[in-house]
Amino acid sequence: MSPTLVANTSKDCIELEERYGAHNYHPLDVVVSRAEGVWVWDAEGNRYMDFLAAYSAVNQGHCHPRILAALVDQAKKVALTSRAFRNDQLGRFYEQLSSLSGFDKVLPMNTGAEAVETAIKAARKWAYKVKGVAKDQAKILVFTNNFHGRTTTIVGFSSEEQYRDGFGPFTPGFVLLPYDDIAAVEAAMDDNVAAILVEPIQGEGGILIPQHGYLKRLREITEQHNALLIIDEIQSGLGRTGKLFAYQHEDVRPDIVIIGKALSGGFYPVSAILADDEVMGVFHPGDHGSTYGGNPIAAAVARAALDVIIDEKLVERSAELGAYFLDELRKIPSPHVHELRGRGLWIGIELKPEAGGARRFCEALMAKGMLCKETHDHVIRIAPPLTIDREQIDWALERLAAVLQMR
Ligand code: IF1
Repeated sequence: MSPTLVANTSKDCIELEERYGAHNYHPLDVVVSRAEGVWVWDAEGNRYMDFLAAYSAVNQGHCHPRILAALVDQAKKVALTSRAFRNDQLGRFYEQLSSLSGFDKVLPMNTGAEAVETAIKAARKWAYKVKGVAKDQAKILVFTNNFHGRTTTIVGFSSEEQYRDGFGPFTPGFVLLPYDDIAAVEAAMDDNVAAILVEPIQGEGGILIPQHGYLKRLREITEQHNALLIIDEIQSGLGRTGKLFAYQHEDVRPDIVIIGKALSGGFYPVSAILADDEVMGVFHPGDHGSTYGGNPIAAAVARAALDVIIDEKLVERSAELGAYFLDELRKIPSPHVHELRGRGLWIGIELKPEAGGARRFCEALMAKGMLCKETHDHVIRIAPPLTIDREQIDWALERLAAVLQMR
């Protein structure tokens, strides 16, 4: 086989991927070659509206010109210094994120999973150095259907067999409890619990929204037991649910917030944890780090990405348009829908088991120019860029109505 195949058509691109790439994904066969706002185009020029938004990494819309300009400008000046030296972008990024979130300190990483690992390290070190847990006894409580990333430590506490299968042995120190079950948490609390790690809404779990008051109770319980509350806002944060952070729906303040994805608007992997001094103070030089974490491009891109969220009122848009979207969806008579769940522009359409799985609905939507990705076999997930407008939502509702009523 010669490597001379010219990847121009979608078919060529797919063939190359299949031949030379690891087969760790089963994507819809749409080959995106250009994107702008809510739209993407394939290699043949067919246009689709994007209802995944790269799993909420492009909340600001594809190729946002303001974030693009920040990326290009910074790339021309200095891309990477490593943290062995300082750079002139990092401090301003910290300041902006701290004042926006109300947390004292920021620790930047790249991918979401790395930020989750960072939060785990922070919580454990806090447990030993501040709380006084005996060496290697710290526990972190986690929940069924969680999704926090793909590292060996993180998949080790997944409840999804496929994510774990073949990857052990795993890191000890995690206790898996049922989600949205306060009694289970109360029963599991003891002096060795360093932290509870929770998604405010479970995305991969199927847009599962816990009972109102769940996070508040977790906050109270962690306070009673001197443990940390860590909230993973990697997918739910930065506007997706109609608040800057999903925990604000319950008016709680966690000890550690984990963010990623939309922190760069899709241009670059940028993640971070946010915490106050008592927790972040456990890190000393040499304790933790990353070659690319906090690099000048990441910092410049993230600042622009945050500016866009605020200046374009994407949080408010998400709340308003999400409520409209959900209301209109409820009006569609469908024999297939079991339940609709949503917060902001994050909606799960759970189908009845006899509907034949969400994948065929996603394929039918794709044929109509709408890109959605199923989760957990029976849930169609709706998560467009937050820049979507009402007219575009109406366009999507027409297509959803047709597909949800098909046989
Ligand atoms: C994939 C899911 C979404 C996340 C939360 C941490 C991470 C994620 C709450 C890790 C990442 C991604 C990963 C991506 C698919 C996607 C996903 F279906 F797998 F669960 F969005 F729903 N915490 N979620 O949602 O962040 O290290 O990937 O930057 O293909 O694995 P990452």
